[in-house]
Amino acid sequence: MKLLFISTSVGALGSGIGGGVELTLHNIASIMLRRGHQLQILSPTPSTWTDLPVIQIPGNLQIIAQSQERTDPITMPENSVLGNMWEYARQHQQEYDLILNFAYDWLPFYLTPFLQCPIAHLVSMGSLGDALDQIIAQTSQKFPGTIGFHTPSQAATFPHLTPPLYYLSSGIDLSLYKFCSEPKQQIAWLGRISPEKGLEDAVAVAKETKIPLKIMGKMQDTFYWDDICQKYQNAPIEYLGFLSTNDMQEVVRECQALLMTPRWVEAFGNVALEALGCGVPVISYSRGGPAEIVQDGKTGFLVEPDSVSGLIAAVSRLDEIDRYTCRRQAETEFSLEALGERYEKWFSAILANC
Ligand code: HBI
Repeated sequence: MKLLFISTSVGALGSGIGGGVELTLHNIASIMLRRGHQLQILSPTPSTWTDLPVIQIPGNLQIIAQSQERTDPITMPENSVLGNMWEYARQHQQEYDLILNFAYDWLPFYLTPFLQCPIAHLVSMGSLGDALDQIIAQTSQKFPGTIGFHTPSQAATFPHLTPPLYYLSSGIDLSLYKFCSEPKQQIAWLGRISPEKGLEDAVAVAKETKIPLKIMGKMQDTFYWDDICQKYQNAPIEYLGFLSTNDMQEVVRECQALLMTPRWVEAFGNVALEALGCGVPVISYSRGGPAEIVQDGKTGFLVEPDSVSGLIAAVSRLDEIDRYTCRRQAETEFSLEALGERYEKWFSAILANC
């Protein structure tokens, strides 16, 4: 197939602003190329990726959807990069069999009937706003089978969807993650530094248990970060920045566990796969994607949402977990090959309906 991937509109590929979508897009693109498909990726400038075919589109970024209220109207900046990416797609659509949209924005869904080329939409977060809920529901009704989610619990946050819905889970390139059987006395936290990720709870665990917390991810909300540092002055925490996959896994693999503290329904939680790939157990609030990934008591622990004491209790039980079982779950359930298989099935089903 000749595929056009249109990236998230809130940041260039490689910036980290796109969070899990960047890793997801990279992994799907890599495995589809490996399986012999042709592919181009549209990204806002200045994409720093060099290993994949990226066409850089100029223009102003969208506001991140998490920062808006449910009833906020849709906003478009002047010279919108989202609009520019879709103008490119409209002009070049004859060159492709299928377009895959990664942007969590109203426009791509609204434009679906205006293009001749089939469009698949990967919805990358849970429900955040009424206007997007409505256009996603409408698109699922007009174009059945073209809406994909990571998990059923994520899809369940959206009202009035018309089946069939596709659940694509996620996947990682396991060759990038090195197993470690003997961790140091430290715990990891990975993700965009932003309120919906609940970092303060992981810091509270570090303060209470005195186990050093290694924090990695894009510094998205500095006010939020400063608040945490003020509130937990002498917690043993260290912020290492937004690292490359290799540098990140060098740190994570030596941790006793990854803490996941989502305040919202995390659509998936790629970081859980990255930890499991290194043999690192995942301790997560039992909500959203991570609750569908972690095998409670076997590859980590699922904790009552927002319960810091529950996280601390789980940390004390880590010696019950066999780290190799964590690695094996990543190998069997979350390999790139399995991911490619799921996307190919989805795309073929869409093309069969055209
Ligand atoms: N917000 N408006 C908007 N559009 C996106 O594509 C978007 C977003 N917020 C976050 C985001 N994408 C990704 O970081 C998550 O889907 C992972």
